[in-house]
Amino acid sequence: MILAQTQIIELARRLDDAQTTVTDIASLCDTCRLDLDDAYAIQAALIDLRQRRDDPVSGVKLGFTSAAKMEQMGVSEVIVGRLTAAMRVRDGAAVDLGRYIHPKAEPEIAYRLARDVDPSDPAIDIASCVDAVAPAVEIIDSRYRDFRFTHQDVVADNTSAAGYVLGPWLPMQETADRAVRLAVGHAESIGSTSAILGDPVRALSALRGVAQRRGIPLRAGYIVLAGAATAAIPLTPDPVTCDIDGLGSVSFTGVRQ
Ligand code: OOG
Ligand code: MG
Repeated sequence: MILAQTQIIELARRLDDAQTTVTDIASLCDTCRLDLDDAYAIQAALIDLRQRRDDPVSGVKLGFTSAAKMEQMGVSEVIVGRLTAAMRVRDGAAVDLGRYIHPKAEPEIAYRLARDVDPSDPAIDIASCVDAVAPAVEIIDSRYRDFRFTHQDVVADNTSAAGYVLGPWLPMQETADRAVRLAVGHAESIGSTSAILGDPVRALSALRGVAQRRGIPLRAGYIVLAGAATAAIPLTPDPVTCDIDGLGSVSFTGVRQ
């Protein structure tokens, strides 16, 4: 840790204001030095502000779970952020894009934790604590200008988390090697769930280690987003659909009000 607690809270407020006022900000690293411990402490303070506004944590999300994205960011550890109830978008809903700065959609797989998980237990197999799986879209919206950020910045900014849409839950099953298609209007990204650490279920073991090191609780009922299976696509006022072979699909429509 480099920063004092007062600075952690000040930076969490800056990020929270950027989100609530839909105004981008400069990289925190432009003006101060922070390490990854500081970044997770800022994220925790940011989530605390939301919880005080009656916006409880509903799950966690992983980022940088594809080799390409890790290499692009020059990092070797996945990043973890928190989902909150207010980020939930119903399947089929119209979403006002004016709530976001520069939103993008990512095709993801969601897992649901059937019970509390103690991340400090190295013997725990998180996959065995999952009871359901669903196709999902994550809406990411970096609070940083032009999505330009360092590793510490993006962790502090709750890993760009802004929204999530879940398709119908299915019983837990094999999720490797399934074709994935995300469409936003005429733009399209095609890939495979294997892009997520070889098999998205590995995201669950990666989550255990990070949750332990960063003191992130994992509770029964939490949703776990395993990370993007393809490149993100900027949202436009158009229909968005994500199809995952054998798991079904999920959709919503971006609108400008
Ligand atoms: C960070 C969030 C990355 C993923 O699935 O890899 C992420 C960003 O790219 O803004 O959610
Ligand atoms: Mg994501």
